[in-house]
Amino acid sequence: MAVNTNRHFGKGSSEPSFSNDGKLRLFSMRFCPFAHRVHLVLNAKNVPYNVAYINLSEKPEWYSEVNTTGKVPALQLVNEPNQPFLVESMVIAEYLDEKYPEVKLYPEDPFDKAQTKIWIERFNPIAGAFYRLVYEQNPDDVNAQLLNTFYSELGNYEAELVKRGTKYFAGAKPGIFDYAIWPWFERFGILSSVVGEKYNFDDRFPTLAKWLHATREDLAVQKHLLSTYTHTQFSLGRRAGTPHYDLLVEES
Ligand SMILES: N[C@@H](CCC(=O)N[C@@H](CS)C(=O)NCC(=O)O)C(=O)O
Repeated sequence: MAVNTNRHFGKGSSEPSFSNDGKLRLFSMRFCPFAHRVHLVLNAKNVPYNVAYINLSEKPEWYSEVNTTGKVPALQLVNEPNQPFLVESMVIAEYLDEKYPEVKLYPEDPFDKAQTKIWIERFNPIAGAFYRLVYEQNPDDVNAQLLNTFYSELGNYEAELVKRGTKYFAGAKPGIFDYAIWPWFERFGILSSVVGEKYNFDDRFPTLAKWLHATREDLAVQKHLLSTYTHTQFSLGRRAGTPHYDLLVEES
């Protein structure tokens, strides 16, 4: 099957036929927020890459050779001896930042860099609460609790951005802080379909709302952007146990 289309490789598929063009090979899933991070880093750095999307419900047999854990993202370094694979979104991001330093995304200063990594790590409970709200059938009281966690943790990011007084977390331009958390912000609108009017992001977080609108315009983000409608469509299918990986293929 061809690479660089939105179609996902599934069980029984033969290995992707990448061309021998020396470009990095990214194994991804079109709706995965972790893989999304790597797309953003590569886009921001203008590093050309080929992509093969993986159906995570019915994985191709050959995918275990790419990543033994079966997860995406994975990045194949075609120009290194034995063409090894890297896994874990933030490990890949940091590798790319060092390998392609023309556009630097991590802060140079060791303390600033450490702080940025802490903020990215600290985002995990927000991503976790969001995931549970969207994908687990929760009674109202559990939803209310999760939404509380979600809002109170996000409040820390609102406060931090106010404190920094910059357009982006990284400064005048987006950096790894922004790109590492963006994939979830792009998807947060899905919550309207889960908790209805209780999802009132813009009212609660005016500074983050401004950041969201600015970041959405960024070129690296634009290259991989999907609408709330599309994310919601995918999440509804997945919630029903029938994720529609090729949603975009059939739409086009
Ligand atoms: N810590 C990993 C998480 C990656 C991850 O959980 N990816 C999900 C899709 S969004 C996955 O591959 N799930 C398939 C599976 O667990 O089998 C990272 O940052 O790369």
